[in-house]
Amino acid sequence: MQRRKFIKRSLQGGVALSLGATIIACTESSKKETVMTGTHSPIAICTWGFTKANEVAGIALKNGDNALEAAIKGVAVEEENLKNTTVGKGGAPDREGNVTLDACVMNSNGDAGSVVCVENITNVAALARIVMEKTPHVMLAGDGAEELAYKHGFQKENLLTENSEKAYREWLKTSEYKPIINIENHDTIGMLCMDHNGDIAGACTTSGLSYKMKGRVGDSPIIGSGLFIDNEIGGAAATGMGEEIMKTVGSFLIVELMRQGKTPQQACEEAVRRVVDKNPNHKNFQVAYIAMDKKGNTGSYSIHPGFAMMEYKEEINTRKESKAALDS
Ligand code: SD4
Repeated sequence: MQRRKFIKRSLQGGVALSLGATIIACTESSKKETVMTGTHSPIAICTWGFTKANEVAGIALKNGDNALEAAIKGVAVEEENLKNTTVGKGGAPDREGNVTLDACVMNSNGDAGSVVCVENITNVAALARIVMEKTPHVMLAGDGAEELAYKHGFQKENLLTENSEKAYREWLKTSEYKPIINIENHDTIGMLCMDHNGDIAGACTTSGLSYKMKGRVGDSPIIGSGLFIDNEIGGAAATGMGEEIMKTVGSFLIVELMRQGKTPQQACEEAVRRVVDKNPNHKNFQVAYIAMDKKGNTGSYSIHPGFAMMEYKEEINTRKESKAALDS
């Protein structure tokens, strides 16, 4: 009996020591108790200069959200940003004038959820989480995804803002379809988060290419292309010309390269190199990656200069300019 008590006490002591400060936070609104048991300093990274989105994710992690919750909160900032014409509400429409969104999420257990070609719903990354957690499937498209959203309390919204409609009407005058992204002006947000427990999860959300063909789906909601997480190794996310990212299964490739021992930076460079080597046309489009490994090392790389990654580390949110294959 005595011995058992001793072991129990020692274990408790050991756990308390190894965990450092165990913080118990209780949010009034959700009445949900969040127990932060880990000692890892949280990290959030995202594509492009989305300062606020990355900060929101970083602070959520700091306050005890798990990696998935934080990533979804972070990308929601851009989904709701009407000025961002490549994500969520305010996104540019397809050639018929309909805004259709793509998104996916992946958690640290390796579960994944994805929605493609969804109309009328702003927070599609949160919807992808519903697919992951509440259905037996990984991916839902169009009306099916939209119906699921309403069942779970999402609001029906008109995603075509006045400005996006104006730009679309302007585009209609020539209807010139060039599936080439302006290399300096992408806005798709891919985000990777590491929480207090050292667990990694991520989200990726977009309205895809402006004035795309009806039904076109890019890399962003495709697990392994726009996003991939293996919690034992790390994660990666992509932005840029989805067709090229999908053909090389870019995010999965990066995680596998990290598994083989490459740093996140080396892995991003190799994944971009694959696209460049295979495609003589690579000067006409952008592909960019971000990655994080299990130790919290991060990296990013792109074809064209001008890509940047936001990084929240040690409670500081920093913009990091990426190196590029075409850096002169
Ligand atoms: C797509 N990868 O649909 C997306 C586009 C993108 O910023 O990244 N835009 O192909």
